[in-house]
Amino acid sequence: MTIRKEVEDILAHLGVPATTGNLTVRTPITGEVIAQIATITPEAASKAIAFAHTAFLQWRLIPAPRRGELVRLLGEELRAQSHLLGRLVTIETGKILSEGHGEVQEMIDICTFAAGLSRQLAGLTVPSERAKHRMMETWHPLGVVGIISAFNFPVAVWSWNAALALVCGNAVVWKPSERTPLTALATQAIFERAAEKFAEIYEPVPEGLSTLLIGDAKVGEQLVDSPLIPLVSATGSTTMGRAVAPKLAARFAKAILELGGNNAAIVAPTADLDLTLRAIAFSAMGTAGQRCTTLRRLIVNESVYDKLIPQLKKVYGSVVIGDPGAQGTLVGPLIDERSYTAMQKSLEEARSAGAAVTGGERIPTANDEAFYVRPALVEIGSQTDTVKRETFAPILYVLKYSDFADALALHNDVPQGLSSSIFTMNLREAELFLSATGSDCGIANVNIGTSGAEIGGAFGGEKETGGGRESGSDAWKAYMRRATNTINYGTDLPLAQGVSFDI
Ligand code: UN1
Repeated sequence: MTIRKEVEDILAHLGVPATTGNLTVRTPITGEVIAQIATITPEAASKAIAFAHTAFLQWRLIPAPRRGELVRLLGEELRAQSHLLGRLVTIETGKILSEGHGEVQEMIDICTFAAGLSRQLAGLTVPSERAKHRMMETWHPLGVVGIISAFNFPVAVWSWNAALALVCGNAVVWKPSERTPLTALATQAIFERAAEKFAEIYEPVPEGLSTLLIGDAKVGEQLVDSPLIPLVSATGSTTMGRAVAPKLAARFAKAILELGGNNAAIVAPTADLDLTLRAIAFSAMGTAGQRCTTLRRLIVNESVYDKLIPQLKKVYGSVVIGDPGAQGTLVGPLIDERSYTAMQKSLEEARSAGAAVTGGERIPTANDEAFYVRPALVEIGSQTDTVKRETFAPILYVLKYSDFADALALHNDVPQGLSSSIFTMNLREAELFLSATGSDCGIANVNIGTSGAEIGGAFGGEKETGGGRESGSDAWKAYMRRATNTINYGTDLPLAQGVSFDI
């Protein structure tokens, strides 16, 4: 069966209506066209946003635990379809099957999390300084939440945002990457099935509660510019974030930005090298280096450098690269030629700076339009501008250090601040790394790689990574508006701060 036929079957099975249009969808596995689909016109997108706003006005009236039921049902539908959706993720992104399924598992997990959260959207009660007064916080639904997602996690990122937004009483409008619209269509169909179940058990879900807008950057701009959208959660490049953030700020809308990462790990003298090696391999080569959490810089103590790096070279030389759907493959293709070219450009720059590059070459296949590469290990003497830039490809820059303070300084001396790790058995180093003067990232780990975060924690990073937090912990607060309420149940009217104003 051809991939195109398989895709048609999966979409039909998931209940995605067959369409045709001007957006060409390819699979990076072979580079072949797998679908032609329709995109939305600006007029239709405006209407859809207005419709979503109407849906929000109704949805916010439904009690939060009932809203949680919809998300619980979404989780159940995802579980039932996880096999097909996981496979479709692999076809559309090129990530290996276990990662395709892992992505769907993240979606299921966030639904479980959000369903529980729907009974815990609690505000504080704060002691009032005035007699017979009570002060409390109430969390209210916000409005329509715009979601802009990237190709590399084409559906999980939607779910982190949508599951929280929906239990918080919001409607969602989603603009997926143009490179991965099929998984978005499949997810929307799965959502609609959950909505039907919800309607059978409880009541109809307002139409337009979750809307999918397939189109180019212009559609994203519409979300960013719409006065009906008080929050935009955008995942993608720092360049995209720089375009989006000022526009949102200009209209005082909220932003959750999840932008580039340039994640590093420090390998200290006491590191468990066997564990470290495995952690590096997954973090640096997994998803062919196309996670925002991918390990891109390795800062290795001189005392273990000559032991670790030859072992790492061996792993890099032997890792199985190829069809991401095949058993045993660990590294699939890059998303497209542009990504391949950017990788080669960075490697060339590193070579000119005197770096020793192992790997990085294209692996020829029968398909000219598929871009498989051997992950590259780049031993480099200093942190050049190339190293400081995020190249969304499997390149691991390796730097050597002797003094821990220098390692930390190198670690933090990049514009991005998403994820970070230290490999050490030394408690002082580990704690220092996690302290206020240690890693400056939103995620800091000990003896685990930089990628593959669990959904239970808040996900996001600092500096050029954008500062947003999604997923677990109290990230839900960004999807609601907080009201502070003070109630006087006495007959006097004492003023705060002891002010008197007798009339
Ligand atoms: C991303 O690449 O945009 O921590 C998200 C991880 C995954 C999410 C990555 N849970 O690697």
